[in-house]
Amino acid sequence: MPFYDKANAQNLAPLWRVLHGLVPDQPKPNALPAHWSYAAIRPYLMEACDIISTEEAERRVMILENPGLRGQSRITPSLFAGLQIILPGEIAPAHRHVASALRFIVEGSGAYTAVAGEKTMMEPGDFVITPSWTWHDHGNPSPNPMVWLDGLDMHVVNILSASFRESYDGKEQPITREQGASFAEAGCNLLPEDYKQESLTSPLFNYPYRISRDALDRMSRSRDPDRHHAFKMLYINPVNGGPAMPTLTTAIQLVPKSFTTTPYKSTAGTVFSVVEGKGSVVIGDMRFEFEPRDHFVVPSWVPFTLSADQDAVLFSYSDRVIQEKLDIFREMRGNA
Ligand code: GTQ
Repeated sequence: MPFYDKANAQNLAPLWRVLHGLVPDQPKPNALPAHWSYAAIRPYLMEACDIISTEEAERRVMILENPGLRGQSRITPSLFAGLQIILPGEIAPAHRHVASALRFIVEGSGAYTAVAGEKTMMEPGDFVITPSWTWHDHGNPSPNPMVWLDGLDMHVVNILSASFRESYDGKEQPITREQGASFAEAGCNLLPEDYKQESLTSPLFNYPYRISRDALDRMSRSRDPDRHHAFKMLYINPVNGGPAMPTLTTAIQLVPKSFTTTPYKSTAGTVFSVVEGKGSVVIGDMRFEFEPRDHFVVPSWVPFTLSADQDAVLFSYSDRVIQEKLDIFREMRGNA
């Protein structure tokens, strides 16, 4: 038998045939730049509502699949993104999982998510966290459909074979804390004297848009824009000053009218959700126009620039915080 066949039968493979794919000269993501126009995909969210109820689906989500990674439920190799739609009167039943989730509210208002015994109402632009292993259910008592972007780290959890999940015994978990309790404890630059940090995830599980929008506005009037990001702020955990989530870096940024950012690339592939304004993004050799509620993805190590025709506000998330913890994050500011 030839060497390679004999070795193969022993579950042995030669490194020299795969080395440069395993250890490339620079990141070679299979992910492609991509853009989802909300006007184009909203009809599919509505049609999904005719096909299946939230209860039957458990979560009625249309996954934003990267065109370079079809069939894998990935927007980048490490990140999940989906648009979840919940109709008036529906409840997405309580469950919990090791994967952490973020919600970024895209359309509608007056639906809630309940996390670890506390409800929070959600408005467009709010950034809401479901920490690892916390019970969560979502409900929509409002008269309109509600849509939000789900960002999850389950692909990272899965590659580490560390995933568990559980359904709650009943549709909804009991509410044990008043609405706003977490914000009062951790969102006012105050902490209870005997506060004990229980996880690395921020105890603040709703970062309301009206607050972040106001902060961006004031920031833009009190300092010069960064050439690569204009005015960009990271969501932080007020208990330790670290990232709001231990596995996902989350940010909100304002690109003022007529501003074009200087090319930037990093090893953290990033998902963007447009809140306000119009403009365009050039990602590698592709260019997309964007407007509110659109989504786009910038893969690892692909340079991109943002241009705003009107003041643009963008939410984004990436796996940067994981890479920083592993000491492997790299960025390049400029045209290189
Ligand atoms: O809302 O709990 O998009 O568990 C994917 C998995 C949403 C959720 C998703 C989930 C959820």
